[in-house]
Amino acid sequence: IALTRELRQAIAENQFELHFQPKVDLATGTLIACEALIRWNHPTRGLVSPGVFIPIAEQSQLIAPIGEWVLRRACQHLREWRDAGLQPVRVAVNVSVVQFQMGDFAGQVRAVLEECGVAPQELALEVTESVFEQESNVLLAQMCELRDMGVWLSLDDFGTGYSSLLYLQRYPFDEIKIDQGFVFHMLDAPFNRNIIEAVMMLARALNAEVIAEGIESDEVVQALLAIGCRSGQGYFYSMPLEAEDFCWLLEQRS
Ligand code: G
Ligand code: G
Ligand code: MN
Ligand code: NA
Repeated sequence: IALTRELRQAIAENQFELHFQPKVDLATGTLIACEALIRWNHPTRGLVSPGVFIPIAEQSQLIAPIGEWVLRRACQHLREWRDAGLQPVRVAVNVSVVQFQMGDFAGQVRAVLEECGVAPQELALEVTESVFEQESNVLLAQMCELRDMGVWLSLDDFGTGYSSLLYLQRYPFDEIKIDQGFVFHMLDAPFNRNIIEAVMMLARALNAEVIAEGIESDEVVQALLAIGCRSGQGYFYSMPLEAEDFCWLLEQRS
């Protein structure tokens, strides 16, 4: 279809950019990390959502060059911020399972970090529970290799997918991101709040941290703090920002 051809062109003509959404300490509102989110500035369609083109890229193998572009660009930004005298926060990059299946993804990450002069500890990778769908020792080995390097591993959209307790225990996640659906409706129904509390207990058992996404009000912040959830992300704090605007947040904290 047309979008596939246009995606190829987008890669060649560099029509993508990264936006950055803050992750904050809920008790203080302090910036603690961020998530990089790809944006496609289409010459005629305008901004195309990754929700639309990432699935197409996954089906057409184009996720390989796009995923590598995202990884490199995120690391370049980290390097640029450091060179500008700022103290950057850890940047999380979303990774599609397809990228793990296409080859030596851990090796690619290592090479890009070296090329950009960025420490593994400055990078986080967010993957969804779809990593568990096909039991694969190759995939698990790559995740362990990344974790051993010092890259932070985050389980995205938790609660919507295919986790089993056994997989959760086997895979080396540093962090669980509670899906925004539970967070949006936290105050409407006790169910959602109870689920979030249960996830926090689960995370404790797994020795992983918890972050809530999709926070849109101070009421939700207070409810999260009341059950001991200390990190979050969402429009209440900030939309995803252009690099220049995010840089301004870094300047404020330096
Ligand atoms: O930023 P936004 O809410 O429009 O993102 C929509 C979806 O696209 C989210 O599920 C998000 O995880 C995904 N996404 C955004 N950027 C990337 C990226 O660089 N790589 C991958 N694989 N997914 C991304
Ligand atoms: O699937 P993933 O968690 O990577 O997707 C993140 C997406 O969620 C981004 O596209 C971002 O724009 C969106 N997002 C971030 N915070 C909020 C929020 O508070 N409310 C809503 N509706 N979407 C959000
Ligand atoms: Mn994410
Ligand atoms: Na998510």
